[in-house]
Amino acid sequence: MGHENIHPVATGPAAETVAQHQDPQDRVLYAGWFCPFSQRAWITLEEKKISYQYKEVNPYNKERDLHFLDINPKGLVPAIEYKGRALYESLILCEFLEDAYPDHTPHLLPKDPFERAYVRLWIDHVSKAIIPAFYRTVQAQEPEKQQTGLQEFCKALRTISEKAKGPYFLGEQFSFVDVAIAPWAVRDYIVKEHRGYIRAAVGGGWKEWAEQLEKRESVIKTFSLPEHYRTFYATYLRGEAQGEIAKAIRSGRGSSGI
Ligand SMILES: N[C@@H](CCC(=O)N[C@@H](CS)C(=O)NCC(=O)O)C(=O)O
Repeated sequence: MGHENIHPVATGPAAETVAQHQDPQDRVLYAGWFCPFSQRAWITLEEKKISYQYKEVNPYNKERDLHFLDINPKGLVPAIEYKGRALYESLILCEFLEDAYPDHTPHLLPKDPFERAYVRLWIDHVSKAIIPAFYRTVQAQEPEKQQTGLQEFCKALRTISEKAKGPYFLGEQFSFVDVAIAPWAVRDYIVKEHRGYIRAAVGGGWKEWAEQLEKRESVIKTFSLPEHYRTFYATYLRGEAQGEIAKAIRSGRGSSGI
């Protein structure tokens, strides 16, 4: 049992954003409303007010969408078609949008080389520590494994939160560190409802940072109604999800970065 029957389109605030981005454009975002990686690229487009066309893809039904496999042979969302050429991998897309639209503010990567590397360093922590722990916690079936996962997840969140200056990671400047982590901040109620996670118990100022992230307009505009994520994550919570990430986590891979 996989995700073949997930809700077909975005709902709530994200549905309004999708409706505003249907006209053909030179930039097409191929995304899944449910997908946190897609949300990163989508937040970046919204932050920088870059015009784009939104196309919903269910990546779990690959055989039905051959055009999408031309765009991303890995069959994963998000992907961007840019003047007929294609790119994929959420963090690469975010940096590409920053580079391709240098006049569009806000700048999500600082100019200073040290600061740029510092942003990438903490994005790496999100990829290698926070995200694998999120999926391990959600997918674990035995109570002890759920507990170990939850402890890892909270520890990884605390480590990065202790470095966050507030209100955002770098201070007043919203950056790619915020973009990289925000989709999991707004999905953490799944871990709360099913695995006993409490935001305030993480420490390090995570609760305050997460609250800033979920209030950010670009984050709100790219998020669907909470009940639809509950349905989407139900297969993960039962340990039955069949996506690439779910399989990597189950087989013990996935700790080198997702
Ligand atoms: N490393 C990729 C991960 C993207 C990803 O795993 N997307 C999921 C949806 S959230 C997907 O397309 N899954 C389809 C599959 O696993 O077959 C990125 O950062 O863009």
